[in-house]
Amino acid sequence: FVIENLLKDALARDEFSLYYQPIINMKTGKMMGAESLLRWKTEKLGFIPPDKFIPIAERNGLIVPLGEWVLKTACRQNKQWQETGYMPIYLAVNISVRQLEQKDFINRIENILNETGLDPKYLELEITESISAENIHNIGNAFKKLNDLGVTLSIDDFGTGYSSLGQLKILPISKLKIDKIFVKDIHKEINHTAITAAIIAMAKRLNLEVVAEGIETEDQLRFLQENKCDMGQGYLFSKPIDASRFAIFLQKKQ
Ligand code: G
Ligand code: G
Ligand code: MN
Ligand code: NA
Repeated sequence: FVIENLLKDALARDEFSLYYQPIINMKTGKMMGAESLLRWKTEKLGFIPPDKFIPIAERNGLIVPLGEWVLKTACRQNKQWQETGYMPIYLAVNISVRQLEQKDFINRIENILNETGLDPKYLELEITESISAENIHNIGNAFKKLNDLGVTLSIDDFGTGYSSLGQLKILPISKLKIDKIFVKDIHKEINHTAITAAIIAMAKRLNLEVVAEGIETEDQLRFLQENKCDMGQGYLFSKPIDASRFAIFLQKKQ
């Protein structure tokens, strides 16, 4: 209850910020993009993790204005970095199904791209796998329009939901992000080794790019490289960091 009450005015109090985590091309080592991750710092309780407040925001509908704030902030920030002269990267933004269900979601995205002047090819939307299985028809139509705009669509946390790749293939998706639970146990759990290798192989046959999440060790990195995973993200490269620290990172990578 305390969190829910604090959450109601948190946008007005300007308590949110975005952190960014680099996404690396595994062949070249070059940073291609970053995932934006929402952070909430309250006066009373300090940082409250997204796992705690996002489900609440999804239940009470606050995720819609909050998600819009995230999109606007990420696009504005990315445009600003490009105008500074940093090498262009894409930013991946997590989207909740509640946002996708809004009839004007496509218009909102279009408006944000127009207002910020960001080229749509630098915006990627991450949707979790379980969500896309539920109302695949409605979401399919929205995805087609987003794809026409030039926005990239990816399936997040892949392997933890219940949709098949066949089902996903009817959506204009260009990327799969393998959930970190598989990467974590690549060298401990024989099934996870097989599943990870199989997801990469299947994705390739379907012309989808594959991103592995949660890479923490050199061993995990090597396994993923040997299995021709395209991109990677994890503490081995960098934790999610705030905008000013990320800018230093971008500057160095010029
Ligand atoms: O760093 P991490 O604790 O940030 O993120 C925890 C979870 O919160 C992740 O599953 C992530 O998808 C979700 N999350 C982080 N930022 C956002 C956001 O901006 N919007 C939505 N809908 N989910 C987010
Ligand atoms: O949206 P998604 O669930 O994919 O969000 C990514 C989550 O994974 C965030 O909570 C982020 O902080 C976390 N994360 C990113 N890299 C690593 C990592 O290397 N190890 C672990 N355990 N978590 C990570
Ligand atoms: Mn994500
Ligand atoms: Na994930």
